[in-house]
Amino acid sequence: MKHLLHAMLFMAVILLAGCSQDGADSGEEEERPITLCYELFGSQTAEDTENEWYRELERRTGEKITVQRIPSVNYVSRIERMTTADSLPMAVATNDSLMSSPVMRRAISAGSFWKLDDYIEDYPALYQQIGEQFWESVRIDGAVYGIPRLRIQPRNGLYYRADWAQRLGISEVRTLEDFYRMLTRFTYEDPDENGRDDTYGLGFCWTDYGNKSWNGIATLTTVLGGPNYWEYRDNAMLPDFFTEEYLEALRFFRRCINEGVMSREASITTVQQRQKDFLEGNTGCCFGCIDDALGLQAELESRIPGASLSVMTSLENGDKRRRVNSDRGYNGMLMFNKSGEGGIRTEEELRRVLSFFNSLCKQEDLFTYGVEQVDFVQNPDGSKELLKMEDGTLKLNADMMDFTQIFTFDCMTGASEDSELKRQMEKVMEESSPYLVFDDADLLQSSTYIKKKESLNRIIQNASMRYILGEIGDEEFNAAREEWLEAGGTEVISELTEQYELKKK
Ligand SMILES: [Ca+2]
Repeated sequence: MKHLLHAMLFMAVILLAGCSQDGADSGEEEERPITLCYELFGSQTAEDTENEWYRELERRTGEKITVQRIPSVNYVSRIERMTTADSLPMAVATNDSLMSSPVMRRAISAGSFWKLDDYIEDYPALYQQIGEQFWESVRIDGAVYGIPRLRIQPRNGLYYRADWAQRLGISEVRTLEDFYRMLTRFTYEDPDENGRDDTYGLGFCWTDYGNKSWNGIATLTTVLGGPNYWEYRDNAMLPDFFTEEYLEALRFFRRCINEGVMSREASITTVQQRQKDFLEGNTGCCFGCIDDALGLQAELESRIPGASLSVMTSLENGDKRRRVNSDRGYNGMLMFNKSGEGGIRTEEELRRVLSFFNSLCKQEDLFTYGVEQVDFVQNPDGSKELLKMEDGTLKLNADMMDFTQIFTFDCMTGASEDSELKRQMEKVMEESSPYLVFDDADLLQSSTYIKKKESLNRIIQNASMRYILGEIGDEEFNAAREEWLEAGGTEVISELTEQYELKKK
């Protein structure tokens, strides 16, 4: 029965699409392709749009789509410029940085994006796929301004070279001390067996304070018992860097530098360089989003035969309860532009675009396996095998070109084979879920922070890095805390505290 229903709905979609293409009873506006824009992380060229996967997507949804992909390095600034210039396409994927950008906030207040409250429940597949909890949590000033881009919650952790660990006979990494020992052995015991002293245990990089997942300070602070960024404690909001656990995390990285387990150049290493070092086998471990490991493993295997990865989200900390730095479960939203030439002009057009996303919910196989003979082949036993390209990456990921930045099924970004790593990740995710620690300031807005974010973050980021490098000690770090308070931090704390208490009621 369910299949029959699906088939009927599918027919209806095709018939409707047929009607609008005839143009018999619809205006010119309905003929416009659906235009989308999102962040491109992969190395594909942003212009390359024509491929079998996209054609199949258009065939199944009955819509023409035009996609604009913007490389991740300048995504935020480009979208901000396009917003100001009224040159956004119909649908735009925003991330957390954009959601807290003053430019976007102003555009939202000025009514540049469609409110979806009166529409979303008319699209049952989409409504259910996202789930009530997330529709509620994406509200801004009480309204839903987009479709949340779902992500896994136990996301912030680390990945390391499982083949190196195995080669060195490291079977268990449970405590922080075990972890440190593994990094030391990755550094000094020639894990790649090339006879040269050419590896570091840990790859680290410079990122702004608040960019939780990348350099591990946030992850480790939480593991050690500190907050996930902000915690409501003793009747006030407390930022992580005011806790002893934060300093303890910094001291861990300082020890790594002092003992040669991590490069001193960490303070000037970019995220891209850190990734390159890892993929070239120069480093054995990085903190980051564990769901990135799947894509990294494919790329690593193609460069270094036999290389494999493992992931972790937490480490034991004495006899204290385990703690996992949790993601809120989504990163920004897919928003619908109202302004300029490219914007969605009418309610009918908005409904058409929402129908497109609703119909994507029924295309899970296209996102998981792609097009037969192009992205996968069917084995005689009925199982599906994803095809790989020469460099070892999955053809499906190359074809989708990060389309999962707009829409994804299992909250992991990108498709992946049913591999040992994927099974391990699923196990880690399941085991982590009872121990998730959330950010108490999540979704709260401090107007002072929005205004002074960069200068405030810079104070803490600089002090943290100098502390790791051993250039300053506890006393100077305390001075940086005071500087932060005076530069606007005091207002940030009181604004967030007020909002938190209001929300709690
Ligand atoms: Ca070596």
